[in-house]
Amino acid sequence: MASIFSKIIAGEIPGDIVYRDDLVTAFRDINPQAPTHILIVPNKEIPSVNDVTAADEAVLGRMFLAAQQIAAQEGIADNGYRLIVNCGQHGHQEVLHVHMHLMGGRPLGPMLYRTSR
Ligand code: DGP
Repeated sequence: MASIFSKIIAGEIPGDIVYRDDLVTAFRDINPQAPTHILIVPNKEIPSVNDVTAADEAVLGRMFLAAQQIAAQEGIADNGYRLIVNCGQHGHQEVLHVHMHLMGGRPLGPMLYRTSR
């Protein structure tokens, strides 16, 4: 079954798409955690980073180039931003379709809250 992100990419369900090319699509997160919170997603459905292969190198590189371009588009490039890729249960990955979170627009604080190691 197609992932929710594949359905957004295919236009089957609505998404606020901010960028699209032959390898990746980016749209605003439905539950933003920062003034800018965008998901950059391979057009090809790869469930998680554990499933990536050498054949995916081009799409993975494109995700970073798209992040750079979208950050400039959003006006957050100079102040900086954060890119996050969650994987699996401990990584708290909720959608099984590889995606990069692009977050910015305010100081984001330390990467992880220091609870316990
Ligand atoms: P992760 O925990 O890394 O798998 O993040 C999944 C993100 O996907 C989460 O921040 C919320 C977002 N999300 C889930 N469903 C939808 C949706 O239908 N549309 C959009 N735009 N974002 C979604």
